Amino acid sequence: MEYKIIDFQQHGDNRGMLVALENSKEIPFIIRRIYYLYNTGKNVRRGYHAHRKLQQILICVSGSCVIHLDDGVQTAEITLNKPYEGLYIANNMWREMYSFSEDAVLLALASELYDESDYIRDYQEFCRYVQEQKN
Ligand code: T46
Repeated sequence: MEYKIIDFQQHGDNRGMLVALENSKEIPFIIRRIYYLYNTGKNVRRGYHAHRKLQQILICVSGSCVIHLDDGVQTAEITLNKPYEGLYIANNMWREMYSFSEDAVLLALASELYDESDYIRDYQEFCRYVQEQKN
């Protein structure tokens, strides 16, 4: 499956901690957009889509949440709970996000501007699409 956990370098001293992220260094694409999710309800599950082109890095900068990934063949559940850890997600990957803690802030670094036509929001369509890509 095309995802990976990236451990970012932490710059810490007696004042606290800092993580710095730069294009083409820690982030394997040019960042064209940043957004973040917060105040997500306790029992909410969101996402339910894949992207044709978009690559992303998700960082739970506060609290915790779980990311469900599905590439049409395999699935994975990844808990994000460290502000120095990023989850890289390639394109063509179905994702759902759940188990948000009350204080969760999920930051997303995205390779593309917002484009609704890049979304596949139907799971059966996603399975057909990834199969077509392989043929
Ligand atoms: C993803 C997961 C992790 C915008 O207007 N601009 C934006 O850049 C985004 C991301 C969303 N929106 C609007 C579109 C919807 O009316 O914000 C509303 C909520 O978006 P959505 O339902 O897509 O949110 P999630 O949590 O299901 O998914 C989001 C991202 O869309 C998606 O790319 O990978 O977070």
